[in-house]
Amino acid sequence: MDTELKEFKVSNDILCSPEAMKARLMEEGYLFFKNMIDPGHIESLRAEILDLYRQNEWVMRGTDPMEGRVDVGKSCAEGEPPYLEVYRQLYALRSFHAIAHAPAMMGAMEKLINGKVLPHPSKVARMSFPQSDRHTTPIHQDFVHFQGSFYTLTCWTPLSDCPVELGGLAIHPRPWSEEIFNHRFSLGAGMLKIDEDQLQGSWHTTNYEIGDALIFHSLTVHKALPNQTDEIMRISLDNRYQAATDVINDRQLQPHLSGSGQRWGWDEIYDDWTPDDELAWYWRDMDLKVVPWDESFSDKGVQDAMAKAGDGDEDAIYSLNVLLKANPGSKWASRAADILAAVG
Ligand SMILES: O=C(O)CCC(=O)C(=O)O
Ligand SMILES: [Fe+2]
Repeated sequence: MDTELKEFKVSNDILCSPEAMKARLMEEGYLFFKNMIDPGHIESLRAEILDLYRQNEWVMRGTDPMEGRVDVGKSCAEGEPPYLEVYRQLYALRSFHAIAHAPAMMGAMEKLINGKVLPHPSKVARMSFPQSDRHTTPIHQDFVHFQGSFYTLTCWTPLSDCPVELGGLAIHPRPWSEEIFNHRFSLGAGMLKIDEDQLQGSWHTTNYEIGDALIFHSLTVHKALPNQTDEIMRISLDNRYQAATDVINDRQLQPHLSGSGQRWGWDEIYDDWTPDDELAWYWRDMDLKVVPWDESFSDKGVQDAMAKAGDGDEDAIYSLNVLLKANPGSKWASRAADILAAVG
């Protein structure tokens, strides 16, 4: 694997040609657009999120919350209770949901997706603390997490400028192939990783600027880069889109991470929204082809983690502890508890 990071190809010049956009997506696995999303919209959502950080005392003492400096003592990762608590509050922000439906985003997706475009109800925000390399999102394909149709498109966008050291997304470009790589247990969002030695070629990324958007499909191989700043949180969104006529996994109709312990549902999220808000329950009257969640990928990850934890692997022990706390009723709970008791 080439360790040098290469620069993304910019696709703004082909925005006028849906055929050229689709062809490039098939060939490279991604499309990168400069200045696609209204920076004003992003700034205002960012301000709301940073205000939540202030309320939850995540902001570094003595700094203006709007600088995005966080107290690394508060560092936590996806799945842990303090993370889920702030995430639950973030998830109720209407502007967090609205940005996925903005005309620029929908316009790009309409060029790439045939027929009516369905933005997934399950929107995602990532909050990546500085100096927590071990929790960096590992190499993966989204299909193992989001399932449904292979032609589900993600739009990843940072909520600020995101230079390489802040840990943006990197892509391993390759032509369309329906190969799903073997994924094993890992720390980091999703908890499943592809081993780097299964890949050849190089990683592509960029110094993102506010408003930039990266689009890729659910077989694209990608990862995050570590947040190497001293004190800046990397905040980003990943929103997903598909043809309304394609199959969709039932979890994509639920709030992201709502199954992880502190369960929250749409009623709670919409509590402060105006009644009949057009962004609430917008998919409810659509005739969707909903398919159940296939547990085989995540099961394999948990089994892998249990084997590793039994051998004393610290990352696996940490993950089983998080899993147990978040999902004490999970089918793995009693075996995980036994393993943790045995390794002390
Ligand atoms: O932002 C991250 O760390 C992970 C994002 C990701 O994997 C995705 O957008 O599919
Ligand atoms: Fe992903």
